[in-house]
Formats: sequence, C-alpha cells, structure tokens
Amino acid sequence: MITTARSSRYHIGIFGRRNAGKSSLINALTGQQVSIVSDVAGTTTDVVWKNIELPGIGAAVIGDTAGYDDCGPLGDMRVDSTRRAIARIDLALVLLSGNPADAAVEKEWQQLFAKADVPVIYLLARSDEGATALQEWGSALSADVIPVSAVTGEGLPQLLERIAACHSNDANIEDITHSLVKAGDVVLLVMPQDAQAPTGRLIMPQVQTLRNLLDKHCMPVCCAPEELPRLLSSLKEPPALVITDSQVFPQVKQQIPQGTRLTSFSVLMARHKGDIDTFRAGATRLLALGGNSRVLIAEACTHIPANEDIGRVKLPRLLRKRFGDNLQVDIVSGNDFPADLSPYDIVIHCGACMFTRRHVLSRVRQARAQGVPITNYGIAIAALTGILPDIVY
Ligand SMILES: Nc1nc2c(ncn2[C@@H]2O[C@H](COP(=O)(O)OP(=O)(O)OP(=O)(O)O)[C@@H](O)[C@H]2O)c(=O)[nH]1
Ligand SMILES: [Mg+2]
Repeated sequence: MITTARSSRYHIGIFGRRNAGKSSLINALTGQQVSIVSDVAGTTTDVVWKNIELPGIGAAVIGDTAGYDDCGPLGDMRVDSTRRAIARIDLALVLLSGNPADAAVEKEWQQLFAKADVPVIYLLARSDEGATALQEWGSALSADVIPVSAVTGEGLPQLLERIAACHSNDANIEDITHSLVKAGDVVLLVMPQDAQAPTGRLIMPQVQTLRNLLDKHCMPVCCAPEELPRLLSSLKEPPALVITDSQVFPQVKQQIPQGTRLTSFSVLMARHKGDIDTFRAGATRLLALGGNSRVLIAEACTHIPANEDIGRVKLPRLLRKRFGDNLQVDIVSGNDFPADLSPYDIVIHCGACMFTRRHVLSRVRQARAQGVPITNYGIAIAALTGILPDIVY
C-alpha cells in the first residue's frame, strides 16, 4: 500500500462547542466510525487525527477536537490542546451550535484563526432539525454559513467543494523546485547511499523532489557521488540544475561544469517547509554570533538520536568549532518549543520533515514577533561550511 506521510497531507481541524456534532461530522465525512459520538457534552477530550482521502484533494488528515467552550481545570487543558492544534492545520471547519446571540467564544476563535492565517469554513450543525439560526450566525460572524447534517448528509457535497477550493487556493503548498526548473530540463540529483542512508529506500526529500520533477515533466537523472564524473560526461549538455546532498557539496561543486546551477535537497526543503528569506537572514545573523551567545536548536520530532545526529552532534560541533566552547546550545524537541524565545540569540530549526509547512511558519512567526532570528539546519550548515553563496534557492 502506498501511503502519504502525514506531514505532506492537507490538515483540516474541526472546531465547535461541546456536543455540536464535530465527531459525528468526521464520521459522516469519512464514512467510518473514527470518533466516539454521544450526547454527553465533552465526549472528545483530546485532538484525534485521522488520515483520509478527500475528492479533489487527495491525502488529507482531519483532526477532531474537544469543544472550545469546555471549562474547569481539565476543560481548560482540553481547550489548550484544541488551541495548539491551530498551528498544525491548513483549514478550520467551525461547526456552529447553540445561541448565535452569544457568539463571544466563536468571535474569539475567529480571531485566533485569523492571527494564524488559517482559512475557516463555517457550518451550521443539525440542519435536519431546521437551520433556523443560519442568518443570525452569518451576521454575527460576517461569514457564509453552510447548513450541514451528519444524519441526512445534507450540505456535505457543498462542504467538500469548499474544502477543495480552499486547498487549491492554498499558497502554503509549495512547489519544491519552484522556478528553478521548467518542463524538459535535465536535472541531476546526487544522492550518496552511505551508512547513514536507510536500507532499501530513499529518504523523503529525495522521493518528494523526484516526484516533483516528474510532475513538472523534467528529466531527473540520479547517481551516487562516485558516479558523478561518468554521468556528467555521458550527458550531451550540462544539466539545467544539480541538486545534491549537502554532505558532498564541495566535491560536487568542483566536478560540475562552471556556471551550472547548484542547490541542495536541504535548501529546497527549507523553502518548501519554511520561510527561506527569514532563514537566509537568520543565517547572516548566525555567522555574526559571539563566543557567549545562546543558541536554541529545535527538533520537530522526538526520535532516538543516532550517532552522528545533526541536531545533537554535528551542528553543535560546527557551532563550537567556529564560536568556541563557551557557546551555550540548548536542544528541544517535539512540542517543547519555548513560548519565550527572548533568552536566545538565534533559533535553528530542523528540516521539519514531520511537520507541516504551516506548523513551521507558525514558529517562524513567533520568533519574528519576539525579534529572535531563526534559521534551519540546512541553511545553517550551508552557512557554516561556507557554501551558501554558491547555492541557488
Ligand atoms: N439530529 C442530529 N443529531 C446530531 C447530528 N450530529 C450529531 N448529532 C448528535 O449530537 C450529539 C453529539 O454529537 P457528537 O458528534 O458526539 O458531538 P461533539 O461535538 O463531538 O461533542 P463533544 O465531543 O462532546 O464535544 C450526539 O447525540 C449525536 O448523535 C446531526 O447532524 N443531526
Ligand atoms: Mg466529539
């Protein structure tokens, strides 16, 4: 079975008051009993993510949440986890229920979505019981509202159409090789298959780049670094672009014909999964750190660190080599990203293969709002090894 990594899926969250029918709506959309449904308010107590295939979109993941009107000590924690889900989603579905005359909580969440730059589709719950408050909700939130029913299926085709339209308008879905290549280009990929490469498969950035090039009707050719000279001499013309693993950047740079445009998988992924301009500006600040600076290294996933782990070993080593042993390096992973980044002179974020682009951008926004420079592993390593000026973005 071919599966799509969760981080590449379109993320949709369902929000609403307790008992609005959020879980029922997910079950109706997926045609499966994904979430427990009951008439007890507060049935869903944590965010539950479910992979689905949606017409017109393909691979998506949909998150059921606890009601945003929950209260009490436990309720507050649930609302907190619902609020955190905003950073991960590309689209919010808000299921309206109750009295539109008291829309304070809906307005508060409308602001939260706007602040995170997340588009919202408003739905009115239980249209099978009569969509009486449709106009009132529409004017309370100044928004279009679609009446839906998880029981009769009313409104669901319209909802799916709106989801597909939001998906196709989403500027956050980046074309990995963007304007660097065009149809018909020969693109050379240098992919070392050393001890750090997983057995029997390619890593995600390589797979995604290959697929992107094929979709764009380019002609990717690939080799391990050892075969690069022979491959180059077998081509009639130099390739339009060379994409290499950054580990072998200097030798690749030396072997390709002068003037050939060169980039690395990690640099392409830095744009694909983040804000390349902010990361490049961050790299300039990185090179200007002092001996007593404090650096935060942030990893998206909580993996078991390997021997030559980039975040824990390679990057701190490169940093200390350049700035001395007094440099303070803190490492956090998963959701432990600090709310207050002000103690740090710079944040270096991992490539975020396990995060959505929007999730990374929410961290970039946070760092910028606090005036703390941020860059990512790929750009930081390129800067520290001096190859940044030779790369196309
Ligand atoms: N008539 C009707 N009842 C619905 C509809 N959707 C949900 N219900 C009922 O409303 C109740 C609450 O549904 P849930 O799907 O559990 O609601 P929820 O928003 O997930 O609730 P919490 O997880 O407690 O926040 C259940 O009794 C459902 O059967 C609908 O479209 N029409
Ligand atoms: Mg529920």
